[in-house]
Amino acid sequence: LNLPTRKSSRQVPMFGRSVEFPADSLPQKELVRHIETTLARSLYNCDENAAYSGTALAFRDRLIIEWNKTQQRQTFNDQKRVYYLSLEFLMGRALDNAMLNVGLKDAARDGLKDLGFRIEDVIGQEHDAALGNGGLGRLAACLLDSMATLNYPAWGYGLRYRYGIFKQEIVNGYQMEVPDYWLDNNPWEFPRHEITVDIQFYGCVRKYQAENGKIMHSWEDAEIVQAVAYDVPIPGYGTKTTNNLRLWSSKASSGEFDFQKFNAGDYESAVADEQRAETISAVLYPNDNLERGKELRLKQQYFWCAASLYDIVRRFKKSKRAWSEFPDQVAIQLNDTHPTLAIVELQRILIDTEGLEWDEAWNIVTKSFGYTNHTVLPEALEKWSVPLLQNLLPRHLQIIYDVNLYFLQIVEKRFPNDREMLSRVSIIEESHPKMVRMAHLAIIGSHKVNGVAELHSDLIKTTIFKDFVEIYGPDRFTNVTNGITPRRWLHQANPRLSALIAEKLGGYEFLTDLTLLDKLEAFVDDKKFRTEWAEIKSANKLRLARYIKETTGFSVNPDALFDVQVKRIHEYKRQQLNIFGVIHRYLTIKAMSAEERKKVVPRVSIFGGKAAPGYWMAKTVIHLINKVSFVVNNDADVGDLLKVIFIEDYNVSKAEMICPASDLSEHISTAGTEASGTSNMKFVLSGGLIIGTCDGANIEITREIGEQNIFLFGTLAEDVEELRHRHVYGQTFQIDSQLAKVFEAIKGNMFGDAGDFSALTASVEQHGDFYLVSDDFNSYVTTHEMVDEAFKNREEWLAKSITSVARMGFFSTDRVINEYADSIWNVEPLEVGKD
Ligand code: Z15
Repeated sequence: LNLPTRKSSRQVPMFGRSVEFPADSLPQKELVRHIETTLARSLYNCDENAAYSGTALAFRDRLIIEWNKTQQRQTFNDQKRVYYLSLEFLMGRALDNAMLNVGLKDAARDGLKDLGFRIEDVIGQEHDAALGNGGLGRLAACLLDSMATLNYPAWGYGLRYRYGIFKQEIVNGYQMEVPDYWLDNNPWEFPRHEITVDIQFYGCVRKYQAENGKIMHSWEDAEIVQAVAYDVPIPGYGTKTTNNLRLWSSKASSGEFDFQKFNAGDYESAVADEQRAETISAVLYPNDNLERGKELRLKQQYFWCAASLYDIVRRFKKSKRAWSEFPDQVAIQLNDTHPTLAIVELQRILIDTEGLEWDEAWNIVTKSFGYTNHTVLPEALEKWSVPLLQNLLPRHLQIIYDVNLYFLQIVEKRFPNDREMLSRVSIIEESHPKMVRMAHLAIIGSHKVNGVAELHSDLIKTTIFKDFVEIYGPDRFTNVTNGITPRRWLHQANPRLSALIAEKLGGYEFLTDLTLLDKLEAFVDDKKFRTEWAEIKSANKLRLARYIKETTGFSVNPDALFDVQVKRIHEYKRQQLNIFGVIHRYLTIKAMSAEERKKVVPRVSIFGGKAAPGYWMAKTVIHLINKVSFVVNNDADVGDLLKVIFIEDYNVSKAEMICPASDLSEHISTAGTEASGTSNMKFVLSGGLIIGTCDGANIEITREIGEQNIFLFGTLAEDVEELRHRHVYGQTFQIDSQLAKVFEAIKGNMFGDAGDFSALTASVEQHGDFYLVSDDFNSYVTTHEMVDEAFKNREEWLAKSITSVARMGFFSTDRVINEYADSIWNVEPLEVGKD
């Protein structure tokens, strides 16, 4: 037989004879059945993609059975549930995770091998579910994983965007955005066409007198858009619990795609109505840490809040309990202020449709909600203009005004004659136009407000929410330091390291109790263990080096120090500081004698991340990195001593490859600006060291792993304000001398037309260096020199790596979820038999 050769390693089964399967290989039998029947493909023309679909369907069958049982159990048990409202869920791939949680990955591997496929290639076929921008969305995904693993009855609620975060292409060094249409053949969602909610927009409010004489409000003449539920199963690890993520999709309500219009010959406008409705869930807004006040975004928020609230209330009403019991049955957590309208919506439902008195309703509302703040950056704090709300949600605006009135009355009683205080804490900002401050509404409507790392939680209490601490007392504010799920970020991303740890600890219990990692410290001096540890890091680096070669064409030395900064591109995260440091390194090497160069530790500086499409400065940073990459990598004189790589389209599945391959990663935000950061945890958990500022969770990572195992530098948060003030109002601005040389090189067109980068240099030299790049440059460069020295001592470095991993137990989202459950939600897990 002369069969066509394929790119994959697959062996084609022979004609006329079906493949024999081992009897115990259930997944294989099932995946073959799915390929042959569900997908209607013969095994002969089964490519990698069909193998993926077949495997996914086989595992999905098992998930959905457990999903059904879990939902029945939770309904029957009728205890308090958690509802996690997030506009973003950055899930990444599902198949590998499903295999881990269902078990049977080895059987699937064997089965796929028999069919001629490598399981890694099959897993690699899956398109990331990228319904998020960055840290906030990925945190939501990690929290779902932990809630299921810990058997909490918990639902996620989000939007089913047709387009997730855009795909990034780099063309001539510039970022280009390509739409991410991801929904074709997505086996992980179940449309629930029978679960729909009619959502209202616009219209007006009518007052009327009810039969009992009470004055009531009704919202009338509104446009209606339908919300349709799509469910995504969320399996826990080591448990049968499979929770639900419910995503809402918008479509024209059945009455809206109007037969009347249609019959009257107005077909076009009927279709246009339909498209307008579908636009609501069409696309994820691609901004991270920035709000732009667009009407469609507000529509998304209300659409999703109203549909979710309707669903939650409907479920509660089935139990026929008194309304006063609502907070004993329901905990709603707001992931940032994006779902704040849910507070207003619940109050509206309780008073307008359920007929409760204001105070009784408001008491229920505040007991049910908790609000997590994720940023202090002023440009990220949501404000909606009053005229916009008046038009889109007239009844909600009235309720917001009433909430504000009652709140300000209380404040006035406690702080008589403090008009300044009243205007500072008011929900309404008295600007032109007036604005609704969503964070204030979220605080006033919740019983607990939390920050996401200790420094951040302290900062919100002493800066942006200071007045509210005075008003409500300190108990309303708390901290829950972020974490990551060890299932994805240790076991899936770094299977060999996970296996080595399991071998030493005698099993995989650490995947559900990460604090057990501390037992690794006993093996720090174990020769064989250290060698294997180092070997795994090398293999991970080699894999990344191959990927870099395939995708960029650049060869990197896998023995060099891999120095990684991957995250959204943002001025506050200071990728510009990193690339200026790289240029400094390049200039230093160029000026060295051959003798001096022998002592240089070879480096590969790796960058990755997306810029918001409208964030011009961030795009300029990407451009500069790519230009530097081109010049440095093609400079034969520098060779392996320095390479600069920009990895295109950084996403969750790429993070799973990149994090385990770092020697050093960079978390270098201006102190006080990064609320927590979570990739820092991913890198350390995979045995990488970090260079960072005293910001966000870096501080707690240092507390846990020890100061000698981290490279900290730069200005402290408490000193930032004064420096900024001095930059603007001081006598003269003195730029750091080494940074000045970097700027000279840029201005001398070393990396192409200097005009392309003038905004970057001017931001430091002329516009007050808001992010303190110049202030921190010297200590940054000096700290990198310490990194080089430390890396020369490979044994020392290895000890730091092992010790750090051993001390990372605190940063599991399992710990995070238990803290939320105890201190905010007051929910208990629902115990499930393990069998
Ligand atoms: C976002 O990704 C974060 C905060 C935000 O306010 C928005 Cl809009 C998006 C990030 C923080 O920047 C990061 O420090 C934190 O680790 C993450 O949320 C999860 O809390």
